[in-house]
Amino acid sequence: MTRTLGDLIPEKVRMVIIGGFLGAGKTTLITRMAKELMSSKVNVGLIMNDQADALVDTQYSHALGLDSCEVSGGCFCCRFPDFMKNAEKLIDASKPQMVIAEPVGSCTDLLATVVNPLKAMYSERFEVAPLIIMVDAARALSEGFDRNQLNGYLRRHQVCEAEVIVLSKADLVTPEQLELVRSAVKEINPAVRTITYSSLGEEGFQEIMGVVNGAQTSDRRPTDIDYSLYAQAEAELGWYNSTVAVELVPRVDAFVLGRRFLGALADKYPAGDVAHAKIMLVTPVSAMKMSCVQGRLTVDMAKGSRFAEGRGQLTVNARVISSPEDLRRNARSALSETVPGIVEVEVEECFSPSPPKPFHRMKE
Ligand SMILES: Nc1nc2c(ncn2[C@@H]2O[C@H](COP(=O)(O)OP(=O)(O)OP(=O)(O)O)[C@@H](O)[C@H]2O)c(=O)[nH]1
Ligand SMILES: [Mg+2]
Repeated sequence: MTRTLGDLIPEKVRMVIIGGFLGAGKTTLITRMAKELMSSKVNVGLIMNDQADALVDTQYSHALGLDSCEVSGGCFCCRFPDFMKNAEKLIDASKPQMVIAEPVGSCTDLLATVVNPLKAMYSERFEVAPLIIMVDAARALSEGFDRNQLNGYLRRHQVCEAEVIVLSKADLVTPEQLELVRSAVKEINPAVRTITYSSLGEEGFQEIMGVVNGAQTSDRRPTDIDYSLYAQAEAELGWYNSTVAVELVPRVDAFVLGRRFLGALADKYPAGDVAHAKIMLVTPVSAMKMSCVQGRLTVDMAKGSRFAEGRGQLTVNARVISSPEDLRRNARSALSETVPGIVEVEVEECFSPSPPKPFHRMKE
């Protein structure tokens, strides 16, 4: 007899989906929320997602001691059965009251391909929170949501289908600039609720937690999308993931290593073309994530100090407007020029995402 999750847990699990473009701040927010929820005794599981293997985000959440798993090799919509398998595994293993899922940053049409299938086929197991989309206020200010530019089209559709928009990185723009971004968002999606947020302070955090933890569920109908433009926008990006074994003796300053590597890679491209390049350096004494978004470098420490020592792993995930061949060459040369103690490249994948082919697409 098939066992249903309803037999195992008395109540529905709340599924929270937090999308938004590459580098908008999804992982930073999700891990902060998970820590806050766990400290108030709400058990949470995370599902990360990528087009390839070897994910910085999964390693970062593990280094923070959070319960997470990943769907790799394609987005939640194209790998919906994998997404559900992972959700069930998490629920079986640790009985979370909530699962928070982070789709790939170049993914959109989530209402039709993830939210509606969940509501139609798994309503006795899950309640689905309103779809939250993060918008990087600094990127929105400089790049807008131009539907004639491919990535602009993608980011525009993400805004268009959102039920709640988190305007992230409010600390990087002035209040006047933030209002310009809010107006641009409202022009695309007039009814949407917007929440101003910065990961550096308290602004907006409790309001977001209210949505995540509240009783409101997703009730929006999907919006139209041109899959050919969506596919072209994704294909404009080169996708590079690698994991490199390193032997760091004597110890190295991880901030300097990260700055040199990401700087050398980002130098090869116009700043706006680096959608998000990030690394995770894990050694027995430390775990550090470093990101480069639009040429801006930021560090997120997960464990230990800035000094890394001993046998470790450096994981690189770069999404850049570039041909995969150029990106692979540039990433390899940045690695060999800037990273000491390389023992071997354990994993390397580089490609342009293929056209999205959702497993389900439900317009109602
Ligand atoms: N200044 C500032 N930086 C932020 C904020 N939120 C996130 N960041 C930084 O932005 C970088 C990218 O954040 P992530 O959380 O990795 O972004 P993401 O949306 O998960 O990126 P992908 O998974 O690649 O799509 C990190 O270094 C964060 O520290 C914010 O509110 N203010
Ligand atoms: Mg992320």
